Order: sequence, then C-alpha cells, then structure tokens
Amino acid sequence: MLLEKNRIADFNALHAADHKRKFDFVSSEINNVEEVLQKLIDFQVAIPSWALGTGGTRFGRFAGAGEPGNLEQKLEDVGLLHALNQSSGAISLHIPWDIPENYASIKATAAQLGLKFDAVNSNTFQDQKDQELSYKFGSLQHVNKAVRKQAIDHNIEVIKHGVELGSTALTVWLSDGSCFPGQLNFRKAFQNTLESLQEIYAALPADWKVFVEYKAFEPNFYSMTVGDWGQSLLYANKLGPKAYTLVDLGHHLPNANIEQIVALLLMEGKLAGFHFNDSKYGDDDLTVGSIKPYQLFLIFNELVEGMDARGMDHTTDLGWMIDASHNVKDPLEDLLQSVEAIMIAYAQALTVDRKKLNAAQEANDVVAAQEILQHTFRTDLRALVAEARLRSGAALYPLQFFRDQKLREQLIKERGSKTVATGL
Ligand code: AOS
Ligand code: ZN
Ligand code: ZN
Repeated sequence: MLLEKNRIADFNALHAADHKRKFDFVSSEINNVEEVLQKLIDFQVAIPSWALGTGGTRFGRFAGAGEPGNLEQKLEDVGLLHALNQSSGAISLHIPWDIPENYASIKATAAQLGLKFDAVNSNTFQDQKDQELSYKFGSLQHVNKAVRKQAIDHNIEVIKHGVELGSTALTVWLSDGSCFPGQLNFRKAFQNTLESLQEIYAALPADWKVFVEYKAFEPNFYSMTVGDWGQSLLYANKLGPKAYTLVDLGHHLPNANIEQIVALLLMEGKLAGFHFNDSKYGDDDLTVGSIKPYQLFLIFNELVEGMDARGMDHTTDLGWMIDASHNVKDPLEDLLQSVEAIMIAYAQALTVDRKKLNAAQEANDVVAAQEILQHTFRTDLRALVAEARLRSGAALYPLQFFRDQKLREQLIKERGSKTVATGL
C-alpha cells in the first residue's frame, strides 16, 4: 500500500492548532527544547518482522486480517509504520521465518521505504522441516557435537544473509537449558555453548557485532544456559570485543532492577541494546510501556546518563529493537503504541535535570532525587514527541491517523481477510 504524502499533511493541518497549543505549553517548561527535538527526530527503533502478524499463545493463535504474507509485505508494513511516525526506520529479520530470496529486490524495496536492516536473528529453538538433527535437547549446548555443528552452521548462514542485506549484527537467543534437575551438566553445557559461540564469533565480518540475549526461563524451566545478564556477560567477555549482552525487558525474574543492570552493562561497554516490551509476569511480550511505564523511564534515564558519560551516539551505538507481539490487538496499532511509549520515555530521560540530580545524589538528598525524577516522569511530553514527528513529516497522531484513514481496511482489501503471517 502506498501512502500519498499529502494524506499526512492534510491530517496534520487539521490538528495543527490543537497541537500548537499543547506544544507551546510544554516547550516553555524545557530549556534545551531544540536539542531534545533533534534527538527525538534522529532516534529510530527497529521493528521485528515476527510482530507484524497477530501473535499466538501456546494455547492457540487467532490470525488477523490483512496480515503480511511474505517478506516484501512485511517490509511494506514497517514502511507504513515509518511513514506514520518516522521513528521506525529499520526491520529486524528472523531466519528462517524470513528467507530473503532476491536480495537486490528486497534491498530496493527497503530503500524505497526508507528502511535499514537491523540485527538478524537466528533460530535454533525450533526444528525446521527437513532438518537433519533435532534441537529437542538444545542447540549450541548439545551433548552431540554434530547437533552443535548444525546450529553453528545455521548462525553462519544467518550472518551471510545479513551481510547481503547490510545488517551489522547477529542476535543469538538460545532456548538451551534443562527442564529437570540432573538433566544437564551445567559446566559442560556452558563450555559447549561457549565453544559454539566462539566458532560463530570467528565468522563475524570485521564491522559486525554479536548480541547474546539472555532469558531467565521458558521454554526450559529448570535452567537456562544463557539465563541472566551475568551469564551473558561471561560469554561476551570471553568471546571478545565484538560480543555484547542484549537486554530483553521481559527476560528477568520478577522485580529485577533492570535499570541497574543496564547502567552496569553500559559502564562495562558491553551493552548491546534492547528488545523492548513489557510484562506483568514473565516474558509476556506486551506492548512497551503498557504495564510499567515508570520502569521504562528509569531505564532510559540510565541510558541517557550512561551513554552521555561515555560519549556514545544515541542513535547508532546501541541496538534499539522491539520484541513484542500480541494476540488481541491489531499488530500495527500495537507497534505504533510501543514506539510511542519508547519515544516518550526517551524524551523524558532527555529532559531530566541531571545537574540537580547529581547534586542531590552527592548530598544524599534522597527526597530531592526522587522529586526530580518523578517531576519529569509526570510531565506530559506527548506534544514534544508529536512536534518531532511533525518536523520530520510524520503524522502528529499516528494511531489516530491509522484508524481515521482506515489503513487496516485497505490492507485487508489488498491482501484478503484470511491471512497468516509467517513467524511464531
Ligand atoms: C525469546 O523469548 C526471545 O525474546 C527472542 O528474542 C526471540 O528470538 C524472539 O522473541 C522471536 O521469537
Ligand atoms: Zn527477545
Ligand atoms: Zn522473549
């Protein structure tokens, strides 16, 4: 579906006066408003290709209508999101759920839509049709060297796809672990995984990174071989300078202090980036900011503080990705909400009075420190984020635009009502 530019301009014109009133009010409260706006305009979050179809649960899947049926259409969906918010200029592919057959044409489509290829994801947590050996008892950790080799080769294959498309990172998430005590020798599982990762690492092109994603539990429920940030950081440190720890917000035991983990990984120069989502109980993959928006803000607060302290570039030095998908929402609406939540948290973090916060910390003024953070968190910065969109040619209110313009209805007309996106 092609969206004519003037549709967005017309929509924005309709809402211009209302927006201006809100923006003038909020910008009068912020001293470095132009600088903040530029950072918001530059910031891009990658959309996972597997979130464009209605997600399933392990009990069932209720496919939506007008879902993308192939990679080309997935790119179109992300292109549409990007046209609406100008903040989703990248897609993260999952092999073999996405098999780029004709690189040149896929790249041309992406370029036309203003999209880059973010980290590519390997998949050794499922057996594929016609696969020789099974991953039932793990992949990179497997007791059988032949299974490990198959999983290593797959990862190297994924890197090759990524190279063709212009990606520069591989994300490895492993479901490896055990379900029962005694099933696994922890040390051997770790060593096997490390050796396997070393072979993958050796295949990385010079300008590539590998992101090691950890997860506390599921699908293995007794132990996970990359179960927490400590384990991931061990691997990353042993592997070398191209290896980093990836934080998926849903992959911690309940109540973990994720913002502190982020601060320390940044300090060590080992933070890869994020899989953003939200959760109430486990790896729920809910819409970003839907459950714990304050936590999201606190994470961004550490990110901005830590990245600025290290002189890092907010846009390029970390991988910003969403990993959420839902069963009851329209996937595109869900993703618009997620990106919006990320932008708001980022805007808030950029406007924290850091001098005052530092002073409060140095003086052990606990009350003042809390006031500073909560003052910012409770300031409504939605108009600031909308202004950034306006300036970059996006829609002031992407979700409203999506609904007003009946974009899903249009996709259903083009693709049909019985569609199932490939993926989970
Ligand atoms: C799984 O829980 C992880 O979040 C991975 O990032 C996974 O590859 C992704 O969710 C797609 O299944
Ligand atoms: Zn993830
Ligand atoms: Zn997950």
